[in-house]
Amino acid sequence: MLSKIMQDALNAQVAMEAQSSQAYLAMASWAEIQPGLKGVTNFFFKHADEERMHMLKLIHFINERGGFAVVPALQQPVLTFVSVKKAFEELLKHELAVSNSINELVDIALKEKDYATHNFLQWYVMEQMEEEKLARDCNDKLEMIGDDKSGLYLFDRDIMTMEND
Ligand code: OFO
Repeated sequence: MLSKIMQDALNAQVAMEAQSSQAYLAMASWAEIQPGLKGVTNFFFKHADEERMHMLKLIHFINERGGFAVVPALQQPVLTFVSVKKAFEELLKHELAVSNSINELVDIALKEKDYATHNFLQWYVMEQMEEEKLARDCNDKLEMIGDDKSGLYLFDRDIMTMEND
């Protein structure tokens, strides 16, 4: 059985994953109307789906442990970006915030002596490591590319085969 503290903290994470999904969906929609960004567009759509999956995983866990998962209200995400680079900078910032939030959850689980939740959260710890790395790799590449259009063309092509799951 989840403690009230643990349940509230997990529900806050449900909201954060939902908001992440919404933020990446907005990036995808923006990318889709830019010329020549098919790879980037697919990447953001796929990433938005993943965040929804992270949210669903939490919802099932909370409910299966005798709690009640609360479906959150969503805020309007940022809709437009001055460049692909800016969008990916936002993505990295967002992922770092998610990692902090997961770390705090792990801390709460230990304080509550909730080892089942602690164990469950390890999947998110690993997932965040991968997502941070992916976001950093994209940012590093875009930094190198700068304003070079042919570099961006190659980035868009390469991102189709980059790990994003
Ligand atoms: Fe990319 O954040 Fe979910 O966990």
